[in-house]
Amino acid sequence: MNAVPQVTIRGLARFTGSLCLVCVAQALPRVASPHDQTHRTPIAHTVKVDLSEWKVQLTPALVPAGPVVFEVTNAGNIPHAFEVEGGRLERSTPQIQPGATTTLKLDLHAGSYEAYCPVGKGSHKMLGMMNHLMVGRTKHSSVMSGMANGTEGEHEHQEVYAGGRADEAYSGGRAGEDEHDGAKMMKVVGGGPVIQILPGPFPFADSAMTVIQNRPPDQQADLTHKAHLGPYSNNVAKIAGDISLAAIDRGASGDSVSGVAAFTTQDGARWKVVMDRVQTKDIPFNPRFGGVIMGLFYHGASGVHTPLVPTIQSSLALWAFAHLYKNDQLVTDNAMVHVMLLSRTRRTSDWALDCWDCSERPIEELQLQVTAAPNTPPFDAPGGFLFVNWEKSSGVRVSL
Ligand SMILES: [Cu+2]
Repeated sequence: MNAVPQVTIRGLARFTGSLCLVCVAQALPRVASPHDQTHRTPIAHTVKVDLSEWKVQLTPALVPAGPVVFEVTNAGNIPHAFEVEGGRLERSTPQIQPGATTTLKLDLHAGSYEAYCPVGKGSHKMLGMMNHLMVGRTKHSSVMSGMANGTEGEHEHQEVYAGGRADEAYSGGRAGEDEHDGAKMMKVVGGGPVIQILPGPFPFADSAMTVIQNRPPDQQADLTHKAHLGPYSNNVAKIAGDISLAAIDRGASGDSVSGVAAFTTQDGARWKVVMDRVQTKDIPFNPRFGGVIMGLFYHGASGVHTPLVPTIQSSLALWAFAHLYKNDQLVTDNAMVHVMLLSRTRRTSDWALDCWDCSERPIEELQLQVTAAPNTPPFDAPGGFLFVNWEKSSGVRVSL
């Protein structure tokens, strides 16, 4: 059993020098004729790619046109992949397990390319796993003669920057790109049937189990409990109430929320939720947990946020603090609120959850979840929480 690999290794060692030359030659496309090889062979530039939750790091993020070898490492905790897209080119690696490395070899023309993680139907990209690779036009001579000296190298990069203006040429039709800048505001009004979701078993627990098993022990315990008696059940009561709010997304910080929800729960109690400030807290596997975010694809089997909710697209998600009143009496000034305007997840006959991946459904369900702050007693409500849906709601983007 051992003899074969040993012979192979010794054989390889003996020919290390010549094998390396062969490797290099094979790795390079468009190899010129042997006599001018030292001057005319394009050098494949290497870009190191680090994938993690939730970013894509490119080193360098700027290369000359020609062959590029991407050395892609998944430095994160869940599977990712790497895709390069620009012009008519769209190429990706297979899924890369945490800790693994793979390579992707491409021949790139000058321009700007999106470099992102394609996993989760765009959810990882949406969460921040997206970067830009600039490929500059270049003078053949300096790139092709191998290792240029320091001065040449600097000159080379100036050239690349100048050529990198091809950005505009490729970015046509890429909607939403400029929406990452500046503040955005959305006004939301709840409408349609109002339902209270009461504690009960989570109907997709089996599908969620694999996701739960990959979480840290404390999250596993919490999620397992919620799967059995949680806030995502089919135990639903028709109630009455209103909600309206305004949310401003200013990016990483400075978000704001103001709004009021008032409803009467199944047990006859009148609740009022006055949202007046955002909550900001990033927790593992829950990126962007806090503040206001518009346009997010997550949950379900996406590996992002709780797996006890179907995979959805949300046009608005926010986390806020609120003053909570029950029958006109203040309960707390620090109730934790999560609101989402999202893809419809429940059927209209009995309001049971009826999809696991609901991301293609129309965005019209408004969910309000109110829970007690950590280390404070649960609310005097079934399960200690309040979970109300307005089934036919709408949001309007307002320019600031
Ligand atoms: Cu990813």
